[in-house]
Amino acid sequence: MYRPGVSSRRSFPVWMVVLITLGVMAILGLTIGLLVHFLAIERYYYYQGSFHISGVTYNETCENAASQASTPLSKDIETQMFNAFQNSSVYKEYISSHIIKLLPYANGSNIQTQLIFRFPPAKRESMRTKIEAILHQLLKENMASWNVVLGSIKLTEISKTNAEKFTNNCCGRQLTNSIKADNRIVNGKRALEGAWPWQADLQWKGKQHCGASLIGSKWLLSAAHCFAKKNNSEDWTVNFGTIVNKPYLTQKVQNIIIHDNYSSSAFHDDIALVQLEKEVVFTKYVRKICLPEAKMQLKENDSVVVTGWGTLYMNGPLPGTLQQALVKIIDNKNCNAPYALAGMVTDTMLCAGFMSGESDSCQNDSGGPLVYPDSRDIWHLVGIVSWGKGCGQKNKPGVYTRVTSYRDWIASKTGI
Ligand code: 4AZ
Repeated sequence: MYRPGVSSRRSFPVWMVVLITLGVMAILGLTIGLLVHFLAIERYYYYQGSFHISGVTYNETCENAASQASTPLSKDIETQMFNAFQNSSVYKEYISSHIIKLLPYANGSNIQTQLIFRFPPAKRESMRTKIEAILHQLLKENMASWNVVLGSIKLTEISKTNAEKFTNNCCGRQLTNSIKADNRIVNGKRALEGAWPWQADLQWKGKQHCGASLIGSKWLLSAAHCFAKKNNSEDWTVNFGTIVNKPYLTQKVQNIIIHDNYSSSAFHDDIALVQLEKEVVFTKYVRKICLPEAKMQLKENDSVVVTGWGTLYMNGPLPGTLQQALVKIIDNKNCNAPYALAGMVTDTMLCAGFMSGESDSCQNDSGGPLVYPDSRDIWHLVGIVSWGKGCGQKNKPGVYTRVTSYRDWIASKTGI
Protein backbone atom coordinates (compact mmCIF):
# COMPACT_ATOMS: atom_id res chain seq x y z
CA MET A 1 0.00 0.00 0.00
CA TYR A 2 1.26 3.44 -0.88
CA ARG A 3 1.90 5.65 2.11
CA PRO A 4 2.71 9.25 1.31
CA GLY A 5 5.85 10.72 2.93
CA VAL A 6 7.49 7.38 3.59
CA SER A 7 10.45 6.73 1.34
CA SER A 8 11.24 3.20 0.39
CA ARG A 9 15.05 4.05 0.81
CA ARG A 10 16.24 3.45 4.40
CA SER A 11 18.11 6.42 5.86
CA PHE A 12 20.04 6.68 9.15
CA PRO A 13 18.81 9.12 11.73
CA VAL A 14 20.91 12.29 11.98
CA TRP A 15 22.22 11.44 15.45
CA MET A 16 23.61 8.17 14.18
CA VAL A 17 25.37 9.86 11.24
CA VAL A 18 26.94 12.35 13.64
CA LEU A 19 27.98 9.56 16.00
CA ILE A 20 29.51 7.45 13.23
CA THR A 21 31.39 10.48 11.81
CA LEU A 22 32.72 11.36 15.24
CA GLY A 23 33.74 7.76 15.84
CA VAL A 24 35.61 7.56 12.52
CA MET A 25 37.33 10.89 13.23
CA ALA A 26 38.34 9.71 16.71
CA ILE A 27 39.83 6.48 15.36
CA LEU A 28 41.65 8.40 12.61
CA GLY A 29 42.94 10.94 15.12
CA LEU A 30 44.11 8.21 17.47
CA THR A 31 45.87 6.35 14.66
CA ILE A 32 47.63 9.51 13.44
CA GLY A 33 48.50 10.41 17.04
CA LEU A 34 49.96 6.98 17.71
CA LEU A 35 51.89 7.03 14.44
CA VAL A 36 53.32 10.45 15.26
CA HIS A 37 54.09 9.34 18.78
CA PHE A 38 55.90 6.18 17.76
CA LEU A 39 57.57 7.38 14.61
CA ALA A 40 58.07 11.13 14.74
CA ILE A 41 58.32 12.20 18.37
CA GLU A 42 61.85 12.16 19.66
CA ARG A 43 62.86 9.85 22.48
CA TYR A 44 66.11 8.92 24.17
CA TYR A 45 68.18 5.97 22.99
CA TYR A 46 70.89 4.42 25.11
CA TYR A 47 73.81 2.40 23.77
CA GLN A 48 76.67 0.50 25.24
CA GLY A 49 79.77 0.74 23.07
CA SER A 50 82.84 -1.37 23.70
CA PHE A 51 86.26 -2.00 22.17
CA HIS A 52 89.58 -3.55 23.15
CA ILE A 53 92.95 -1.94 23.63
CA SER A 54 96.19 -3.84 23.92
CA GLY A 55 99.18 -3.24 26.15
CA VAL A 56 97.86 -1.79 29.42
CA THR A 57 95.57 -3.75 31.71
CA TYR A 58 93.12 -1.65 33.69
CA ASN A 59 90.57 -3.04 36.11
CA GLU A 60 87.98 -0.56 37.20
CA THR A 61 84.30 0.04 37.12
CA CYS A 62 82.79 3.41 37.75
CA GLU A 63 81.42 2.02 41.02
CA ASN A 64 84.83 2.75 42.46
CA ALA A 65 86.85 5.88 42.01
CA ALA A 66 88.66 6.08 38.72
CA SER A 67 92.31 5.66 39.58
CA GLN A 68 94.67 8.45 38.70
CA ALA A 69 96.44 6.03 36.34
CA SER A 70 93.48 5.54 34.01
CA THR A 71 92.04 9.05 34.17
CA PRO A 72 94.19 10.54 31.34
CA LEU A 73 93.22 7.75 28.91
CA SER A 74 89.53 7.92 29.87
CA LYS A 75 89.60 11.70 29.63
CA ASP A 76 91.26 11.56 26.20
CA ILE A 77 88.75 9.02 24.87
CA GLU A 78 85.81 11.00 26.29
CA THR A 79 87.06 14.28 24.80
CA GLN A 80 87.70 12.75 21.39
CA MET A 81 84.33 10.98 21.41
CA PHE A 82 82.58 14.23 22.33
CA ASN A 83 84.37 16.09 19.52
CA ALA A 84 83.71 13.32 17.00
CA PHE A 85 79.96 13.34 17.65
CA GLN A 86 79.74 17.14 17.97
CA ASN A 87 81.39 17.55 14.57
CA SER A 88 79.39 14.82 12.88
CA SER A 89 76.11 14.67 10.96
CA VAL A 90 74.38 13.46 14.14
CA TYR A 91 75.43 16.39 16.35
CA LYS A 92 71.79 17.41 16.84
CA GLU A 93 70.83 13.96 18.08
CA TYR A 94 73.92 13.50 20.30
CA ILE A 95 73.37 13.94 24.06
CA SER A 96 76.40 12.46 25.84
CA SER A 97 79.05 9.73 25.91
CA HIS A 98 81.04 8.45 28.89
CA ILE A 99 83.43 5.71 29.87
CA ILE A 100 81.84 3.32 32.36
CA LYS A 101 84.34 0.48 32.75
CA LEU A 102 87.89 -0.53 31.90
CA LEU A 103 88.23 -4.28 32.39
CA PRO A 104 91.14 -6.69 31.86
CA TYR A 105 91.01 -8.43 28.49
CA ALA A 106 93.63 -10.55 26.73
CA ASN A 107 96.90 -8.63 27.27
CA GLY A 108 95.00 -5.39 27.45
CA SER A 109 91.68 -3.92 28.44
CA ASN A 110 88.09 -3.84 27.32
CA ILE A 111 86.77 -0.27 27.30
CA GLN A 112 83.04 0.11 27.86
CA THR A 113 81.25 3.33 27.07
CA GLN A 114 77.70 4.57 27.37
CA LEU A 115 76.22 6.79 24.67
CA ILE A 116 72.94 8.70 24.74
CA PHE A 117 71.12 10.10 21.69
CA ARG A 118 67.68 11.61 21.13
CA PHE A 119 65.78 11.12 17.87
CA PRO A 120 62.42 9.88 16.49
CA PRO A 121 61.95 6.08 16.31
CA ALA A 122 61.75 6.20 12.51
CA LYS A 123 65.50 6.99 12.49
CA ARG A 124 66.49 4.05 14.68
CA GLU A 125 68.24 1.98 12.02
CA SER A 126 69.92 4.84 10.18
CA MET A 127 71.16 6.37 13.45
CA ARG A 128 72.66 3.11 14.57
CA THR A 129 74.58 2.79 11.31
CA LYS A 130 75.82 6.38 11.57
CA ILE A 131 76.89 6.03 15.24
CA GLU A 132 78.78 2.84 14.44
CA ALA A 133 80.53 4.50 11.50
CA ILE A 134 81.57 7.52 13.58
CA LEU A 135 82.89 5.30 16.38
CA HIS A 136 84.78 3.18 13.88
CA GLN A 137 86.36 6.24 12.27
CA LEU A 138 87.30 7.68 15.68
CA LEU A 139 89.00 4.48 16.80
CA LYS A 140 90.81 4.16 13.49
CA GLU A 141 92.18 7.69 13.80
CA ASN A 142 93.37 7.02 17.36
CA MET A 143 94.44 3.43 16.80
CA ALA A 144 98.09 4.14 17.42
CA SER A 145 97.78 6.34 20.49
CA TRP A 146 95.21 4.17 22.31
CA ASN A 147 96.42 0.78 20.96
CA VAL A 148 92.93 0.02 19.68
CA VAL A 149 92.17 -3.46 18.42
CA LEU A 150 90.12 -2.56 15.35
CA GLY A 151 87.31 -4.97 14.65
CA SER A 152 86.56 -5.31 18.36
CA ILE A 153 84.02 -2.50 18.32
CA LYS A 154 80.52 -3.45 19.46
CA LEU A 155 77.48 -1.23 19.80
CA THR A 156 74.41 -2.51 21.67
CA GLU A 157 71.20 -0.64 22.37
CA ILE A 158 70.28 -0.91 26.04
CA SER A 159 67.13 -0.01 27.96
CA LYS A 160 66.79 3.28 29.81
CA THR A 161 66.47 1.35 33.09
CA ASN A 162 69.75 -0.48 32.54
CA ALA A 163 71.51 2.68 31.40
CA GLU A 164 70.35 4.56 34.50
CA LYS A 165 71.34 1.67 36.74
CA PHE A 166 74.90 1.93 35.42
CA THR A 167 75.16 5.63 36.17
CA ASN A 168 73.36 5.46 39.50
CA ASN A 169 75.83 2.84 40.74
CA CYS A 170 78.81 4.97 39.70
CA CYS A 171 80.49 7.14 42.33
CA GLY A 172 80.87 10.89 42.10
CA ARG A 173 78.42 11.53 39.22
CA GLN A 174 76.05 14.46 39.45
CA LEU A 175 72.64 14.34 37.81
CA THR A 176 73.57 15.90 34.44
CA ASN A 177 70.80 18.46 34.22
CA SER A 178 71.33 19.59 37.81
CA ILE A 179 74.65 21.24 37.05
CA LYS A 180 74.11 24.39 35.06
CA ALA A 181 70.38 25.09 35.37
CA ASP A 182 70.51 27.56 38.27
CA ASN A 183 72.93 29.46 39.81
CA ARG A 184 74.33 29.38 52.10
CA ILE A 185 76.32 27.78 54.24
CA VAL A 186 77.85 31.32 54.31
CA ASN A 187 77.49 33.08 50.95
CA GLY A 188 76.54 29.98 49.05
CA LYS A 189 73.59 29.27 46.83
CA ARG A 190 70.74 26.80 46.78
CA ALA A 191 71.66 23.37 45.40
CA LEU A 192 69.58 21.74 42.68
CA GLU A 193 68.11 18.28 43.11
CA GLY A 194 70.60 15.60 42.19
CA ALA A 195 73.59 17.96 42.13
CA TRP A 196 75.14 16.48 45.30
CA PRO A 197 73.43 13.08 45.56
CA TRP A 198 75.90 11.76 48.17
CA GLN A 199 74.99 14.46 50.69
CA ALA A 200 73.15 13.06 53.69
CA ASP A 201 71.43 14.85 56.53
CA LEU A 202 72.17 13.39 59.95
CA GLN A 203 69.27 14.00 62.29
CA TRP A 204 69.62 13.46 66.03
CA LYS A 205 66.30 12.81 67.78
CA GLY A 206 64.52 14.20 64.70
CA LYS A 207 66.53 17.42 64.50
CA GLN A 208 69.01 18.40 61.77
CA HIS A 209 72.42 18.09 63.40
CA CYS A 210 75.25 17.29 60.96
CA GLY A 211 76.07 16.41 57.39
CA ALA A 212 77.60 13.18 56.03
CA SER A 213 78.59 11.66 52.68
CA LEU A 214 77.43 8.35 51.23
CA ILE A 215 80.56 6.35 50.29
CA GLY A 216 78.95 2.92 49.77
CA SER A 217 75.46 1.43 49.81
CA LYS A 218 75.69 0.95 53.59
CA TRP A 219 78.32 3.47 54.66
CA LEU A 220 78.56 7.20 55.31
CA LEU A 221 81.56 9.26 56.29
CA SER A 222 81.11 12.09 58.79
CA ALA A 223 82.90 13.94 61.60
CA ALA A 224 83.61 12.38 64.99
CA HIS A 225 82.56 15.53 66.85
CA CYS A 226 78.96 15.08 65.61
CA PHE A 227 78.70 12.04 67.85
CA ALA A 228 80.42 13.33 70.98
CA LYS A 229 77.97 12.44 73.79
CA LYS A 230 75.52 11.39 71.05
CA ASN A 231 76.78 7.94 70.11
CA ASN A 232 73.57 5.92 70.48
CA SER A 233 72.72 4.63 66.96
CA GLU A 234 69.01 4.55 67.71
CA ASP A 235 68.85 8.33 68.21
CA TRP A 236 70.03 8.98 64.64
CA THR A 237 68.31 8.97 61.27
CA VAL A 238 69.88 9.61 57.88
CA ASN A 239 67.94 11.55 55.25
CA PHE A 240 68.65 12.11 51.55
CA GLY A 241 67.25 14.83 49.28
CA THR A 242 67.81 18.58 49.14
CA ILE A 243 64.93 19.72 51.36
CA VAL A 244 65.27 18.90 55.06
CA ASN A 245 61.52 18.54 55.60
CA LYS A 246 60.86 16.53 52.45
CA PRO A 247 63.47 13.75 52.29
CA TYR A 248 63.47 11.31 49.37
CA LEU A 249 64.70 8.57 51.59
CA THR A 250 65.13 7.98 55.32
CA GLN A 251 67.45 5.30 56.68
CA LYS A 252 68.11 3.95 60.17
CA VAL A 253 71.59 3.71 61.66
CA GLN A 254 73.06 0.38 62.72
CA ASN A 255 76.42 1.42 64.01
CA ILE A 256 78.65 4.47 64.53
CA ILE A 257 82.43 4.05 64.38
CA ILE A 258 84.33 7.00 65.85
CA HIS A 259 88.09 7.20 65.21
CA ASP A 260 89.89 5.86 68.31
CA ASN A 261 92.24 8.81 68.49
CA TYR A 262 89.61 11.53 68.11
CA SER A 263 90.36 14.32 70.51
CA SER A 264 87.62 16.84 71.15
CA SER A 265 90.06 19.42 72.49
CA ALA A 266 92.34 19.56 69.43
CA PHE A 267 89.88 18.23 66.83
CA HIS A 268 92.43 15.56 65.89
CA ASP A 269 91.14 12.65 63.81
CA ASP A 270 87.70 14.22 63.52
CA ILE A 271 86.29 11.38 61.43
CA ALA A 272 83.54 8.80 61.93
CA LEU A 273 81.76 6.13 59.91
CA VAL A 274 78.03 5.59 60.02
CA GLN A 275 76.79 2.14 59.04
CA LEU A 276 73.19 1.92 57.84
CA GLU A 277 70.75 -0.81 58.89
CA LYS A 278 69.77 -1.43 55.27
CA GLU A 279 71.54 -0.91 51.95
CA VAL A 280 70.58 2.20 50.01
CA VAL A 281 69.23 1.57 46.50
CA PHE A 282 70.99 4.15 44.34
CA THR A 283 68.80 6.45 42.24
CA LYS A 284 69.53 9.61 40.28
CA TYR A 285 69.05 11.54 43.55
CA VAL A 286 70.95 9.21 45.89
CA ARG A 287 74.43 8.19 44.79
CA LYS A 288 77.81 7.66 46.43
CA ILE A 289 80.86 9.92 46.26
CA CYS A 290 84.26 8.58 45.15
CA LEU A 291 87.02 8.39 47.71
CA PRO A 292 90.38 9.83 46.63
CA GLU A 293 93.47 7.69 46.41
CA ALA A 294 95.72 8.20 49.45
CA LYS A 295 98.39 9.77 47.23
CA MET A 296 96.07 12.37 45.69
CA GLN A 297 97.29 15.91 46.33
CA LEU A 298 95.47 19.20 46.17
CA LYS A 299 97.21 22.48 45.44
CA GLU A 300 96.77 26.01 46.78
CA ASN A 301 93.84 27.68 44.98
CA ASP A 302 92.29 24.46 43.62
CA SER A 303 88.51 24.90 43.45
CA VAL A 304 86.40 22.68 45.69
CA VAL A 305 82.75 22.74 46.76
CA VAL A 306 81.29 22.43 50.26
CA THR A 307 77.63 21.59 50.78
CA GLY A 308 75.30 21.47 53.77
CA TRP A 309 72.23 22.60 55.63
CA GLY A 310 74.28 24.51 58.21
CA THR A 311 73.62 28.02 59.49
CA LEU A 312 73.83 30.93 57.06
CA TYR A 313 76.16 32.73 59.50
CA MET A 314 77.44 32.13 63.06
CA ASN A 315 74.36 31.55 65.26
CA GLY A 316 72.20 32.39 62.23
CA PRO A 317 69.14 30.58 60.82
CA LEU A 318 69.16 27.15 59.15
CA PRO A 319 68.30 27.27 55.42
CA GLY A 320 66.06 24.17 55.08
CA THR A 321 67.30 23.66 51.49
CA LEU A 322 70.77 22.28 50.76
CA GLN A 323 73.34 25.02 50.11
CA GLN A 324 76.55 24.84 48.07
CA ALA A 325 79.57 27.12 48.11
CA LEU A 326 82.64 27.20 45.92
CA VAL A 327 85.78 27.54 48.05
CA LYS A 328 89.51 27.40 47.33
CA ILE A 329 92.16 25.15 48.85
CA ILE A 330 94.52 27.09 51.11
CA ASP A 331 97.92 25.51 51.68
CA ASN A 332 98.49 24.39 55.31
CA LYS A 333 101.55 26.67 55.54
CA ASN A 334 99.51 29.75 54.60
CA CYS A 335 96.61 28.60 56.74
CA ASN A 336 98.93 28.28 59.76
CA ALA A 337 100.33 31.82 59.36
CA PRO A 338 100.36 33.82 62.65
CA TYR A 339 97.56 36.10 61.40
CA ALA A 340 95.48 33.11 60.24
CA LEU A 341 95.04 29.85 62.20
CA ALA A 342 98.44 30.17 63.86
CA GLY A 343 99.74 26.59 63.80
CA MET A 344 96.49 24.85 64.79
CA VAL A 345 96.14 23.04 61.45
CA THR A 346 97.86 19.63 61.41
CA ASP A 347 98.89 17.51 58.38
CA THR A 348 95.70 15.46 58.63
CA MET A 349 93.58 18.60 58.26
CA LEU A 350 93.14 20.86 55.26
CA CYS A 351 91.99 24.44 54.89
CA ALA A 352 89.52 25.72 52.32
CA GLY A 353 87.80 29.05 51.89
CA PHE A 354 89.08 32.56 51.27
CA MET A 355 91.48 34.66 53.34
CA SER A 356 89.18 37.57 52.50
CA GLY A 357 86.22 35.80 54.13
CA GLU A 358 83.44 35.31 51.56
CA SER A 359 82.08 31.72 51.38
CA ASP A 360 82.54 29.19 54.17
CA SER A 361 80.94 26.27 55.94
CA CYS A 362 79.29 26.95 59.31
CA GLN A 363 77.54 25.34 62.29
CA ASN A 364 75.59 22.15 61.45
CA ASP A 365 77.54 21.72 58.18
CA SER A 366 79.91 19.58 60.26
CA GLY A 367 80.53 16.07 58.94
CA GLY A 368 79.44 17.16 55.47
CA PRO A 369 81.44 16.88 52.24
CA LEU A 370 84.14 19.03 50.69
CA VAL A 371 84.39 17.69 47.13
CA TYR A 372 86.76 18.04 44.20
CA PRO A 373 85.97 17.27 40.52
CA ASP A 374 88.65 15.45 38.52
CA SER A 375 89.30 16.32 34.87
CA ARG A 376 86.28 14.18 33.85
CA ASP A 377 83.96 15.91 36.37
CA ILE A 378 83.87 12.88 38.61
CA TRP A 379 83.67 14.15 42.19
CA HIS A 380 85.90 12.98 45.03
CA LEU A 381 85.48 13.46 48.77
CA VAL A 382 88.59 15.36 49.88
CA GLY A 383 87.43 16.91 53.15
CA ILE A 384 84.95 16.58 56.01
CA VAL A 385 83.63 19.82 57.57
CA SER A 386 85.38 19.89 60.95
CA TRP A 387 86.03 23.25 62.61
CA GLY A 388 86.76 26.94 62.16
CA LYS A 389 87.09 30.26 63.95
CA GLY A 390 83.63 31.58 63.30
CA CYS A 391 82.26 31.42 59.76
CA GLY A 392 83.34 33.45 56.74
CA GLN A 393 85.70 35.59 58.84
CA LYS A 394 88.72 37.29 57.31
CA ASN A 395 91.90 35.16 57.59
CA LYS A 396 89.94 32.30 59.18
CA PRO A 397 89.20 29.71 56.48
CA GLY A 398 87.24 26.58 57.30
CA VAL A 399 89.18 23.53 58.46
CA TYR A 400 88.39 20.05 57.12
CA THR A 401 89.50 16.52 57.98
CA ARG A 402 91.89 15.54 55.17
CA VAL A 403 90.28 12.37 53.75
CA THR A 404 93.45 11.14 51.96
CA SER A 405 95.12 10.76 55.41
CA TYR A 406 92.40 8.32 56.46
CA ARG A 407 92.12 6.27 53.28
CA ASP A 408 93.57 3.14 54.97
CA TRP A 409 91.46 3.61 58.11
CA ILE A 410 88.29 3.80 55.98
CA ALA A 411 89.31 0.68 54.02
CA SER A 412 90.11 -1.24 57.23
CA LYS A 413 86.65 -0.56 58.71
CA THR A 414 84.47 -0.81 55.58
CA GLY A 415 86.40 -2.65 52.87
CA ILE A 416 85.76 0.36 50.57
C1 4AZ B 1 80.77 24.34 63.65
O1 4AZ B 1 80.58 25.00 64.64
C2 4AZ B 1 81.62 24.92 62.58
N1 4AZ B 1 83.76 27.86 59.20
C3 4AZ B 1 81.82 24.21 61.41
C4 4AZ B 1 82.60 24.74 60.42
C5 4AZ B 1 83.16 25.97 60.56
C6 4AZ B 1 82.95 26.69 61.71
C7 4AZ B 1 82.17 26.17 62.71
C8 4AZ B 1 84.01 26.51 59.45
O2 4AZ B 1 80.29 23.21 63.50
